[in-house]
Amino acid sequence: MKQISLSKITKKGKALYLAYDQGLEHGPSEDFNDKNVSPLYILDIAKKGKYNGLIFQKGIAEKYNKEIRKSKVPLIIKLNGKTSLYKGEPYSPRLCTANEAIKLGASAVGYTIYIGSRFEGKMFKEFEEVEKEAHKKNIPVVAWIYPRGKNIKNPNSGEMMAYAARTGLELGADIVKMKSSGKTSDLRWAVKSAGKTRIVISGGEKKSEKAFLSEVRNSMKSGVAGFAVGRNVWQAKNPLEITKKIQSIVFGN
Ligand code: FBP
Repeated sequence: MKQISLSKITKKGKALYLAYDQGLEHGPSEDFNDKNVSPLYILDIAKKGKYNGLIFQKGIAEKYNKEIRKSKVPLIIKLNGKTSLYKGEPYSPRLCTANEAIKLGASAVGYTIYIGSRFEGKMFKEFEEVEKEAHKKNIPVVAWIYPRGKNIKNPNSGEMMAYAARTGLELGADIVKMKSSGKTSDLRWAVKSAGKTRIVISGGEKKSEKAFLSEVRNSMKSGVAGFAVGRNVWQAKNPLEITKKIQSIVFGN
């Protein structure tokens, strides 16, 4: 089997992605303001900031397809999702197939798996279908792997981080997007556990610029490929300014 190329969504093995699936995951009232509620505002940041990928759900990818294609920003379509109104054991159903995403111009596809959930097996099965379809067309698969559910006591422990990373390798993900405890030693073990699968870290809730950049700096020391950031960029007063600062750490300029 041929190795899947990550060249469209990485630069020298490193990556910075702009995540914008929070409209579904958290709802507009929780995360958005008058500006960043518009997908075009986000697309402009991704284009001017030269992001290695912009993460949209299928609906936005369809409705703004002309503008996305014109921007030439690599599109990563998130294939599953859920709202925050759903309170049961976590399950994120697939809403779009890999083939549909590829037709919409996706350079990569993403899928969330909540390991530890009662529905883990269902998500593994859907992920396997996604992976088969995407890899057939040489499209990389990014697995959001979040330990969650009533059996998971400490989702951000070093042990859980390594388990999330390793699950990505075992399932055939090209990149795992995961949360971090912020401890470089925990991340180093997660990177080792992931083997040839690359890791990008989720940005998380908005923090001060100083705190966020220090998190990026510490994480990059562990060998992760980069970050997939949403709120810490598009909730910032000047998203392009913080983008440049993150990039200079991630790409080491
Ligand atoms: P942020 O950088 O805004 O945290 O985005 C990363 C992300 O993984 C999004 O892709 C997703 O919508 C969100 O976090 C999910 O967060 P949670 O499930 O913790 O509410």
